[in-house]
Amino acid sequence: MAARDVDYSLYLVTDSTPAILGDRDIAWAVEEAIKGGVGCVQLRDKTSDTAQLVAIGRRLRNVTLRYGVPLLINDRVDVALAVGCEGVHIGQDDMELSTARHLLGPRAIIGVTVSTVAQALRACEGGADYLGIGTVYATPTKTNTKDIIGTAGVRNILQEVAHAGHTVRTVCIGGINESNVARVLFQSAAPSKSLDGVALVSAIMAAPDPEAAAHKLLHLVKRPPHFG
Ligand code: TZP
Ligand code: MG
Repeated sequence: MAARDVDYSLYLVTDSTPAILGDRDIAWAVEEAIKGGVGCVQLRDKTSDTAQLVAIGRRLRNVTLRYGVPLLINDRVDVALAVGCEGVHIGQDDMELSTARHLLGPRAIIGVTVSTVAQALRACEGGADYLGIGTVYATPTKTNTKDIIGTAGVRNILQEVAHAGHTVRTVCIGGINESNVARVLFQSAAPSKSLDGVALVSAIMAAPDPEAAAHKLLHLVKRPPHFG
């Protein structure tokens, strides 16, 4: 799948910890979420070793391939290569974007976490396919975030990215759920650039019924209630 064809409306970031997934199977949760409308999946796992990550990645790859949904690996270019998936998502402390692009090639999908305008412009200039903008709201899922930027911070980044002429795709992340997703999209939109979607962990991975949760969230993303 070409990077420009990805549907970022509802972007699932996985979490295999018992607090989120319970004793359920990650591949089951991902498949249910895709059935509910998730259009992009990122394997994010900070605890498994490399061999386990590759094994989980291959299991998820079997699912995502069947549905034509791209699979990206958080942090680990080597795991993405081993799994043979579409790409990676890298943070500011991970491998340089240019190095990741060199290793993965021009067709890979590479997303970058950004919290500031400077980081966003740098990622765009370096050829990122999409930006993961955040952290929007504080969240128990990622407690070490120092950059809580709110919807005003997201809007400011979108504004400056558009002003610089970049057509990069964008999602935001952090504390987004059914009760705030429509407001997040509305408040984040700059006059000349809106988000392509939202990335979520717990609102889908911790839901008793991930398919139903994804379905409801997608509806809210596609048809947000009117504000103002
Ligand atoms: N990056 C910034 S916040 C976050 C990541 C990976 C976790 C978001 O988790 P949730 O459960 O959607 O708030
Ligand atoms: Mg990282």
